Amino acid sequence: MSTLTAVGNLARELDCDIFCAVVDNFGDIGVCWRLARQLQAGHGWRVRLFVDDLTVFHALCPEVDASLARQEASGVVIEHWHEPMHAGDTLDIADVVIEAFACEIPHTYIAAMARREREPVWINLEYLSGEDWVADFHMRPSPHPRYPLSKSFFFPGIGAGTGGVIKEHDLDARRQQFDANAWWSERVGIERPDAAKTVVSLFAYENPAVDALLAQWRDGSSPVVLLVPEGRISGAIARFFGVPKFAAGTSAKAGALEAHALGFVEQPRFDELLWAADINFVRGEDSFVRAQWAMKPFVWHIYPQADDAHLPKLDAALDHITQSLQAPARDAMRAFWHAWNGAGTPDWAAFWVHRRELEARAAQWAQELAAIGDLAGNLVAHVNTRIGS
Ligand code: TRH
Repeated sequence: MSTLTAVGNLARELDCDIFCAVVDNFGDIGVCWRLARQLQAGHGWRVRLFVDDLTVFHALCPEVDASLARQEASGVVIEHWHEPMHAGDTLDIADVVIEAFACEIPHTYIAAMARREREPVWINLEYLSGEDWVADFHMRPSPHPRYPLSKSFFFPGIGAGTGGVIKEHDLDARRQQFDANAWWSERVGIERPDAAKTVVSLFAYENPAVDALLAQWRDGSSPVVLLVPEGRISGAIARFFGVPKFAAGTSAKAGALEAHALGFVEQPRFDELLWAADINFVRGEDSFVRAQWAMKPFVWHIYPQADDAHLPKLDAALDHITQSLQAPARDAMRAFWHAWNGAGTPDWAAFWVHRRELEARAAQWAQELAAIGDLAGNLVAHVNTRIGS
């Protein structure tokens, strides 16, 4: 879908530059890459993505060649932002400039933005938070101290009045068409487990609570099939089963628990893991959002911040997601998420006894979340009001 916007007296597709510095993990580029593709494919923008770490990007998009200075993938131009002052081979300023997560865009680029005949729309894309203050700060302008430029703070969120979260237009259709049987044989190499088994996907940081949980699954009365994408928690899984490593292709069994390690897949295929499982353990920002769109119960391992700044965000998300649950289910979910994030020991049985209620709420919550509008759509609407379509 292409949206033409009136720029001056010309109707044309908008150019957009996104700057992304990878702090750690996959979330920074994960969010930027998803947004870039959606602005391009869903809104017809011409998008250029500056990324400082192409090796991490390659994991999400194997088509990306980490040795190239400039390339194109999925219709998006990708520039290796190889040093902080680099702003592409030619200093070409886009209509819309997005600096992701307060990364510092090159001074030469900012100076050229100020010289541009028509002021670009400058957006600082913030990290996602479910906290209430986000709606008050969303889209607040901040004038540049030296240049005649103003930057707006775009706050993704899960509450009304925020920028929302990314959702592709075809996501629900892809989920509904998902062929679970084919997925199990291709990705796991076994038949899809029957309904008596609970399928758990586990994407998490190192987590001291994992041993207790693995032991509960092993000793539990109903079978659990655990799917673990290779990553930061794999070492703990290997130690639990007494194997040297839990790399893709490894399977292990103990009591009622069987576990399978999966390779890291390109980003558009990550959702399939969430659709295949009955409950998803996710982390960070992007997988947290995807779990909500999967409409399954999930547990969030939030990205830990200094001084426990992440804990109010965890509680704010719980407030939204548990709203309208009955008190016993709400309390159990809150206790389980807290335990998974360092406060207490997780009690799987006390949590999963509410499975049916949690499933119903997950589907309902996805509808509520969709009602605040998707992030790319909200961003495009804002830009159009600024540029005047
Ligand atoms: O990797 P993360 O821990 O990223 C974090 C968060 O974004 C955090 O907010 C940020 O501050 C920190 O990085 C620097 O978790 P997240 O956000 O879920 O990103 C993981 C990405 O990896 C997501 O886009 C899904 C993707 N992924 C795949 O593409 N294939 C896979 O097989 C797996 C397991 C994940």
